[in-house]
Amino acid sequence: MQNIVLFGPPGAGKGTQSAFLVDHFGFVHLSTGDIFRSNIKGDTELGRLAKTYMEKGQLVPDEVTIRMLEDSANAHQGAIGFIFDGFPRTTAQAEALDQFLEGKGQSILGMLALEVPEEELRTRLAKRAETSGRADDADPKVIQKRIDVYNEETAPVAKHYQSQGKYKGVQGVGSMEEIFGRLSAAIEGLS
Ligand code: B4P
Repeated sequence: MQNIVLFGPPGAGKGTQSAFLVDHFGFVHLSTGDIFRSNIKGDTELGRLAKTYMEKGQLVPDEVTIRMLEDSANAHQGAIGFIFDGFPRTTAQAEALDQFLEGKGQSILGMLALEVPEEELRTRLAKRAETSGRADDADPKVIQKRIDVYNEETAPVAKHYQSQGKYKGVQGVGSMEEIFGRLSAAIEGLS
């Protein structure tokens, strides 16, 4: 089974590229951000809790996020492989994911990390705010907080995969098609 972590800061293009990768490779896409937003829309207990963190640009607590991710993965028993988008975002989440997959006799094949300069991230998220209706895109202070949280809490997750020889940096600036080409080549190079 091919399980891939698509990594990168907020606005790096994880969600955008996941859609292309699902079409091309047939992965099941698990985006923790999308699952939280769907719970917020449905006004569930989980959604109400997640909203209090997301609107401030903070991470939703590990315990809640890990349980939700495992439930979502378990709901796709026949998957040929998962693309994990926005998860893991902390080292504790990365360790929990390893354990969860190990319990199923599986593992992560590779982490593909989209590399995009901060100025470009701010520009992309501010532009998306014009159409997304996302409260966390609308306020430049919240965008900055998300970038800061990424640098402090999420960027260290790369080391977890580097130490396993599974990390691959991918240039995330260019046309969506060019970046898809780079990611596809990186996936085909994994074994
Ligand atoms: P996410 O939904 O993961 O939001 P994100 O980091 O902003 O990434 P997203 O996928 O939306 O953006 P993308 O790069 O595709 O998380 C939202 C919040 O949920 C987090 O802040 C946190 O509070 C919570 N959360 C989620 N997962 C969590 C976890 N594991 N633990 C704890 N909390 C968690 O795209 C951005 C924009 O760039 C798009 O508008 C796109 O059109 C544009 N774009 C893409 N590619 C481009 C290109 N090549 N050129 C120009 N623009 C491009």
